Amino acid sequence: MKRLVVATTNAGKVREIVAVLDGLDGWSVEPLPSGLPLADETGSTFLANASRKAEFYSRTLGPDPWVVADDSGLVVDALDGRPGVLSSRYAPNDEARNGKLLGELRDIAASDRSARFVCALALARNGRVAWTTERSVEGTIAFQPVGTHGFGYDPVFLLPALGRTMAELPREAKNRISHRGRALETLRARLESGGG
Ligand code: ITT
Repeated sequence: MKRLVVATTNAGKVREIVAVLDGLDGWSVEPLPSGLPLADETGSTFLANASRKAEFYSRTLGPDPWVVADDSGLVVDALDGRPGVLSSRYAPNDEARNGKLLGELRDIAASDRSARFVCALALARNGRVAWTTERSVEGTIAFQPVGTHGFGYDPVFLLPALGRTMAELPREAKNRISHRGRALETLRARLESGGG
Protein backbone atom coordinates (compact mmCIF):
# COMPACT_ATOMS: atom_id res chain seq x y z
CA MET A 1 0.00 0.00 0.00
CA LYS A 2 1.26 3.49 -0.82
CA ARG A 3 0.49 6.16 1.77
CA LEU A 4 -1.14 9.50 0.92
CA VAL A 5 -1.30 12.14 3.66
CA VAL A 6 -4.00 14.79 3.23
CA ALA A 7 -1.99 17.82 4.36
CA THR A 8 -4.62 20.32 5.44
CA THR A 9 -5.70 21.66 8.83
CA ASN A 10 -9.16 22.54 7.49
CA ALA A 11 -11.74 19.93 8.56
CA GLY A 12 -14.13 20.90 5.73
CA LYS A 13 -11.45 20.22 3.13
CA VAL A 14 -10.51 16.91 4.78
CA ARG A 15 -14.12 15.66 4.55
CA GLU A 16 -14.39 16.52 0.85
CA ILE A 17 -10.95 15.15 -0.07
CA VAL A 18 -11.43 11.88 1.83
CA ALA A 19 -14.88 11.41 0.25
CA VAL A 20 -13.28 11.36 -3.22
CA LEU A 21 -10.04 9.51 -2.46
CA ASP A 22 -11.06 6.97 0.16
CA GLY A 23 -11.06 3.39 -1.04
CA LEU A 24 -8.64 4.15 -3.87
CA ASP A 25 -7.04 0.87 -4.88
CA GLY A 26 -3.49 0.51 -3.56
CA TRP A 27 -3.55 3.69 -1.47
CA SER A 28 -4.02 4.30 2.24
CA VAL A 29 -5.38 7.84 2.72
CA GLU A 30 -4.37 9.40 6.06
CA PRO A 31 -5.02 12.73 7.85
CA LEU A 32 -2.20 15.08 8.79
CA PRO A 33 -0.86 14.08 12.24
CA SER A 34 -1.76 16.69 14.86
CA GLY A 35 0.78 18.98 16.50
CA LEU A 36 2.94 19.66 13.44
CA PRO A 37 4.25 23.18 12.75
CA LEU A 38 2.20 25.10 10.15
CA ALA A 39 3.39 25.77 6.63
CA ASP A 40 3.79 29.41 5.67
CA GLU A 41 1.54 30.64 2.85
CA THR A 42 3.44 33.61 1.48
CA GLY A 43 2.93 32.84 -2.23
CA SER A 44 0.86 35.17 -4.37
CA THR A 45 -1.05 32.44 -6.24
CA PHE A 46 -3.10 29.39 -5.23
CA LEU A 47 -0.68 27.11 -7.09
CA ALA A 48 2.37 28.59 -5.36
CA ASN A 49 0.81 28.17 -1.92
CA ALA A 50 -0.41 24.60 -2.61
CA SER A 51 3.15 23.73 -3.69
CA ARG A 52 4.69 25.40 -0.62
CA LYS A 53 2.36 23.46 1.70
CA ALA A 54 2.93 20.13 -0.08
CA GLU A 55 6.73 20.57 0.00
CA PHE A 56 6.74 21.69 3.62
CA TYR A 57 4.63 18.80 4.94
CA SER A 58 6.47 16.30 2.76
CA ARG A 59 9.80 17.44 4.25
CA THR A 60 8.27 17.30 7.73
CA LEU A 61 6.82 13.79 7.28
CA GLY A 62 9.92 12.26 5.70
CA PRO A 63 10.56 10.31 2.50
CA ASP A 64 7.87 7.60 2.64
CA PRO A 65 4.40 9.12 2.26
CA TRP A 66 3.00 11.02 -0.68
CA VAL A 67 1.50 14.32 0.46
CA VAL A 68 -1.36 16.27 -1.12
CA ALA A 69 -1.99 19.92 -0.17
CA ASP A 70 -4.88 22.19 -1.15
CA ASP A 71 -4.80 25.95 -1.48
CA SER A 72 -8.12 27.47 -2.35
CA GLY A 73 -10.30 30.51 -1.99
CA LEU A 74 -12.97 32.83 -3.28
CA VAL A 75 -12.25 35.37 -6.03
CA VAL A 76 -14.81 38.19 -6.24
CA ASP A 77 -14.69 40.36 -9.38
CA ALA A 78 -16.27 43.45 -7.77
CA LEU A 79 -13.49 43.35 -5.14
CA ASP A 80 -10.70 43.07 -7.72
CA GLY A 81 -10.20 39.42 -6.86
CA ARG A 82 -10.30 39.66 -3.08
CA PRO A 83 -10.32 37.79 -0.74
CA GLY A 84 -8.44 35.46 -3.14
CA VAL A 85 -5.34 33.79 -1.68
CA LEU A 86 -6.12 35.55 1.60
CA SER A 87 -9.59 33.94 1.90
CA SER A 88 -8.88 32.20 5.21
CA ARG A 89 -7.36 35.39 6.68
CA TYR A 90 -10.14 37.80 5.55
CA ALA A 91 -11.80 37.70 9.02
CA PRO A 92 -11.42 35.46 12.12
CA ASN A 93 -14.09 32.80 11.38
CA ASP A 94 -16.54 31.68 8.69
CA GLU A 95 -19.46 33.71 10.02
CA ALA A 96 -17.37 36.89 10.27
CA ARG A 97 -15.90 36.30 6.80
CA ASN A 98 -19.33 35.92 5.21
CA GLY A 99 -20.68 38.94 7.09
CA LYS A 100 -17.75 41.08 6.01
CA LEU A 101 -18.12 39.96 2.39
CA LEU A 102 -21.85 40.75 2.27
CA GLY A 103 -21.12 44.13 3.85
CA GLU A 104 -18.48 44.99 1.26
CA LEU A 105 -20.94 44.05 -1.51
CA ARG A 106 -23.95 45.79 0.04
CA ASP A 107 -24.35 48.27 -2.83
CA ILE A 108 -23.41 45.93 -5.63
CA ALA A 109 -26.26 44.79 -7.92
CA ALA A 110 -26.93 41.09 -8.59
CA SER A 111 -25.57 41.42 -12.13
CA ASP A 112 -22.18 42.60 -10.80
CA ARG A 113 -21.65 39.96 -8.10
CA SER A 114 -19.77 37.40 -10.17
CA ALA A 115 -17.21 35.24 -8.35
CA ARG A 116 -15.42 31.92 -8.51
CA PHE A 117 -14.04 29.35 -6.14
CA VAL A 118 -10.53 28.20 -7.07
CA CYS A 119 -8.74 25.10 -5.82
CA ALA A 120 -5.08 24.27 -6.45
CA LEU A 121 -3.79 20.84 -5.45
CA ALA A 122 -0.12 19.86 -5.20
CA LEU A 123 1.24 16.36 -4.75
CA ALA A 124 4.71 15.96 -3.27
CA ARG A 125 7.07 13.28 -2.11
CA ASN A 126 10.46 13.48 -0.49
CA GLY A 127 10.21 17.27 -0.23
CA ARG A 128 9.55 17.79 -3.95
CA VAL A 129 6.38 18.65 -5.86
CA ALA A 130 5.60 15.99 -8.47
CA TRP A 131 2.28 17.25 -9.86
CA THR A 132 -0.16 20.17 -9.56
CA THR A 133 -3.58 21.09 -10.87
CA GLU A 134 -6.02 23.99 -10.53
CA ARG A 135 -9.79 24.04 -11.11
CA SER A 136 -12.52 26.60 -10.53
CA VAL A 137 -16.30 26.92 -10.41
CA GLU A 138 -18.20 30.06 -11.41
CA GLY A 139 -20.98 31.62 -9.36
CA THR A 140 -22.30 34.84 -7.86
CA ILE A 141 -22.40 36.18 -4.33
CA ALA A 142 -25.82 35.91 -2.69
CA PHE A 143 -27.42 38.72 -0.65
CA GLN A 144 -27.67 36.56 2.45
CA PRO A 145 -26.26 33.24 3.67
CA VAL A 146 -28.37 30.16 2.84
CA GLY A 147 -27.74 26.47 3.59
CA THR A 148 -25.95 24.39 6.20
CA HIS A 149 -23.74 21.98 4.23
CA GLY A 150 -20.10 22.51 3.37
CA PHE A 151 -17.96 25.15 5.06
CA GLY A 152 -16.41 28.58 4.60
CA TYR A 153 -18.06 30.79 1.99
CA ASP A 154 -20.43 28.05 0.74
CA PRO A 155 -23.59 29.73 2.18
CA VAL A 156 -23.00 32.94 0.18
CA PHE A 157 -21.86 31.30 -3.08
CA LEU A 158 -24.81 30.99 -5.49
CA LEU A 159 -24.75 28.59 -8.42
CA PRO A 160 -26.94 30.40 -10.96
CA ALA A 161 -27.72 27.26 -13.01
CA LEU A 162 -29.08 25.50 -9.91
CA GLY A 163 -30.59 28.51 -8.15
CA ARG A 164 -28.97 27.26 -4.93
CA THR A 165 -26.00 28.12 -2.82
CA MET A 166 -23.10 25.67 -2.48
CA ALA A 167 -24.17 25.16 1.16
CA GLU A 168 -27.51 23.77 -0.01
CA LEU A 169 -25.75 20.87 -1.72
CA PRO A 170 -24.91 17.68 0.21
CA ARG A 171 -21.21 16.71 0.04
CA GLU A 172 -21.49 14.34 -2.90
CA ALA A 173 -23.37 16.90 -5.02
CA LYS A 174 -20.85 19.62 -4.13
CA ASN A 175 -17.95 17.33 -5.03
CA ARG A 176 -19.49 16.62 -8.45
CA ILE A 177 -19.39 20.27 -9.49
CA SER A 178 -17.01 22.15 -7.20
CA HIS A 179 -13.51 23.52 -7.77
CA ARG A 180 -12.14 20.96 -5.29
CA GLY A 181 -14.23 18.06 -6.59
CA ARG A 182 -13.01 18.70 -10.14
CA ALA A 183 -9.38 19.02 -9.04
CA LEU A 184 -9.71 15.82 -6.98
CA GLU A 185 -11.05 13.87 -9.96
CA THR A 186 -7.86 14.61 -11.87
CA LEU A 187 -5.77 13.62 -8.84
CA ARG A 188 -7.77 10.43 -8.43
CA ALA A 189 -7.18 9.50 -12.07
CA ARG A 190 -3.45 10.05 -11.63
CA LEU A 191 -3.24 7.96 -8.46
CA GLU A 192 -5.39 5.20 -10.00
CA SER A 193 -3.06 4.96 -12.95
CA GLY A 194 -0.35 3.96 -10.46
CA GLY A 195 1.48 7.23 -10.14
CA GLY A 196 2.32 9.75 -7.72
P1 ITT B 1 -4.93 24.65 5.14
O1 ITT B 1 -4.02 25.74 4.65
O2 ITT B 1 -4.43 23.95 6.35
O3 ITT B 1 -5.33 23.70 4.03
P2 ITT B 1 -6.90 26.81 5.28
O4 ITT B 1 -8.35 26.85 5.64
O5 ITT B 1 -6.02 27.87 5.91
O6 ITT B 1 -6.33 25.33 5.62
P3 ITT B 1 -6.49 28.02 2.69
O7 ITT B 1 -5.38 28.89 3.12
O8 ITT B 1 -6.41 27.32 1.35
O9 ITT B 1 -6.76 26.84 3.72
O10 ITT B 1 -7.82 28.90 2.77
C1 ITT B 1 -8.92 28.55 2.05
C2 ITT B 1 -10.12 29.35 2.53
O11 ITT B 1 -10.96 29.62 1.39
C3 ITT B 1 -10.95 28.51 3.49
O12 ITT B 1 -10.56 28.75 4.82
C4 ITT B 1 -12.37 28.99 3.17
O13 ITT B 1 -12.63 30.19 3.87
C5 ITT B 1 -12.28 29.30 1.67
N1 ITT B 1 -12.68 28.13 0.88
C6 ITT B 1 -11.88 27.27 0.18
N2 ITT B 1 -12.58 26.29 -0.38
C7 ITT B 1 -13.86 26.50 -0.03
C8 ITT B 1 -15.06 25.82 -0.28
O14 ITT B 1 -15.08 24.68 -0.97
N3 ITT B 1 -16.16 26.31 0.23
C9 ITT B 1 -16.18 27.45 0.95
N4 ITT B 1 -15.09 28.15 1.27
C10 ITT B 1 -13.93 27.69 0.77
